[in-house]
Amino acid sequence: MGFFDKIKEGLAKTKKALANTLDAIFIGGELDDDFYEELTDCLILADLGVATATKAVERLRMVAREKRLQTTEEGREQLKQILAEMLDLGDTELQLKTKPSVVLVIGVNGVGKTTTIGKIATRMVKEGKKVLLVAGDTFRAAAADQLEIWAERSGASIVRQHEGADPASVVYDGIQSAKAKDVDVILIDTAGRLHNKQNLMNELNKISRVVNRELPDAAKEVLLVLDGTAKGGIVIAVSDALKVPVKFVGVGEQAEDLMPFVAKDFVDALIED
Ligand SMILES: Nc1nc2c(ncn2[C@@H]2O[C@H](COP(=O)(O)OP(=O)(O)OP(=O)(O)O)[C@@H](O)[C@H]2O)c(=O)[nH]1
Ligand SMILES: [Mg+2]
Repeated sequence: MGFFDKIKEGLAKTKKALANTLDAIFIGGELDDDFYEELTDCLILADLGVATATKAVERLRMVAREKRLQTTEEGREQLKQILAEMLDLGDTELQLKTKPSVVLVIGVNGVGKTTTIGKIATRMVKEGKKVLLVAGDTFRAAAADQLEIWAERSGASIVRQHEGADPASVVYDGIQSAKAKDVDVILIDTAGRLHNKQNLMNELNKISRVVNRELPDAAKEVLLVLDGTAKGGIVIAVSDALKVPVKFVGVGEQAEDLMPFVAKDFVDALIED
């Protein structure tokens, strides 16, 4: 199954929700106030959020005026372009040019951090890279066990310590091991945390300092894993709010259920012709 189909499958619920609404409002009719109002409501229902939905529709109004668009069909094509532009916020690929390079994976509890690491590891090992997983979630013993399963599954190696160990010290160990073993990519798992939990945020800073100190010249990426809803519009809302590029979309729990993010394909899957 290709990217397009997978995304489509992942977005099936949104599409179902949109099918009777979005599709219907784009068929026939003119670009009038009623249409724009209805479109705004539909986009909010698709989880774009009020601010982003309003912004997208305002832009559509403006462009439609400029280009003298008449029909809702023309409006649909223009809307897709506007949404794709909103999603275009920079490099969507991981920049991992150095050896080793580092990917730090963060996010709140239970959003899929560890699973995402497993998926990325699988992908990279398949590409022939030497991958090391670092069990920086020392909060629960089960966290490192879970990561270990992903290491076995993907063919990556793993560095872990005992439950309750200092995550920064596990990261330090991981980096030394990576240097010794000529690893290409270090993937660091972390415990779930909220941004307002100061001690946990300090812990993250400490991890970051260790990485910067031990690997000053390494390429580093920080992946924020977000809780998706089945409604794909959330991706547009989040990009618009955070202004950071989306790099992957998780579309399931299996190793291969991770799709590199392509804005145009995503929008095409969201709004079908
Ligand atoms: N449907 C779906 N489920 C996913 C996806 N990614 C992860 N999950 C599931 O979400 C649950 C939590 O995933 P984890 O990877 O353990 O999440 P985490 O962020 O590491 O959790 P903590 O370490 O406890 O903070 C698991 O049951 C996963 O199988 C995805 O892309 N789609
Ligand atoms: Mg985890």
